[in-house]
Amino acid sequence: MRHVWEHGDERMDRTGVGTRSVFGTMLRFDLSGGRVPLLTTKRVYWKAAAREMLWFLTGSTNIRPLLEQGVTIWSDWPLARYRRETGDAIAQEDFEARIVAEEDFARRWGDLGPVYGKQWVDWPTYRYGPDGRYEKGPGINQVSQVIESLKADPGGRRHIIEGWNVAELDRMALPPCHKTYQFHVIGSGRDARLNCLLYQRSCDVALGLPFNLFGAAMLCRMVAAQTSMRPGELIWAGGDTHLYLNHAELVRTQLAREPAGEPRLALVRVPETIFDYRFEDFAVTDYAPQGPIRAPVAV
Ligand code: THF
Repeated sequence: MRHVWEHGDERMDRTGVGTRSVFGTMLRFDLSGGRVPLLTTKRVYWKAAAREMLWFLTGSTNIRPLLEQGVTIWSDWPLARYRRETGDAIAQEDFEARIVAEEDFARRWGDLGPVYGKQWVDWPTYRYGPDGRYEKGPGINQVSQVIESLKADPGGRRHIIEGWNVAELDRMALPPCHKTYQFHVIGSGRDARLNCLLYQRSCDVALGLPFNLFGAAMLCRMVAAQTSMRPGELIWAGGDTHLYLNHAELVRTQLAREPAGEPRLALVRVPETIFDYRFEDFAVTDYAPQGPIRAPVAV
């Protein structure tokens, strides 16, 4: 955060807010012993990040299941579209309440398009059918495939979950930021450790990054558990790594604080498949962060 704030290139961005940006960054975290990258210099709502990661795995791209669990981090984009297309200046709380209460309204206005969940577990395919016509084929579950490929070929270099479906970007409310997850195994047998590298093309350091790191650690832990490996290292690589100019107060406050403590993440159960995890299966301990710091999200 300090590096981006002090050395970032100041520029205008898509949202019109403006950022300071560094291109090409890397962070490495040891996930052994339950260690988890969870910031202590502000309170991170890891429960929202956990529910978001589990929502991706369900394949859902509608904000309704998130709102039913009280998670509002994805509301801004559907809300902006609703206001733009209807001219109705509805309040965010009222919009969210309608998504939860009305199924038709949720279907019409709550969907983000074919974002993460869709691409992860149901990447679309096309083929020539028996009559020679080009048609939709069966979807690909990349998450299942990665788990199978890790078991069958741990030394492989193709263990990838990809969100960047070029053909569908224009239908997404937002093209994926944390777009590529690659897994890598070191050692073998009982000593096998699973590493995960996340490449994120665009990173909101103040708001998104704490969520994305926790989510990636969770995914790595679930994949490790499902393949009977120990968690290794999480490597995070950023493309455009930025701080929004209207986050100056958060940056000042957070940089004045000292990191303290070593939170741990426990997975209390190994379910049948990676799609059977429930929120209750995750426990964070030793987390005594400093206070939350509010900041506006750029839409
Ligand atoms: N767009 C921008 N500008 N920043 C992002 O972080 C971001 N995301 C997702 C998609 N587009 C993005 C949405 N994820 C918060 C956290 C994650 C988000 C969006 C918003 C947020 O406002 N967090 C606050 C409040 C948390 C809460 O209310 O529970 C925080 O203090 O952490 C990054 O993937």
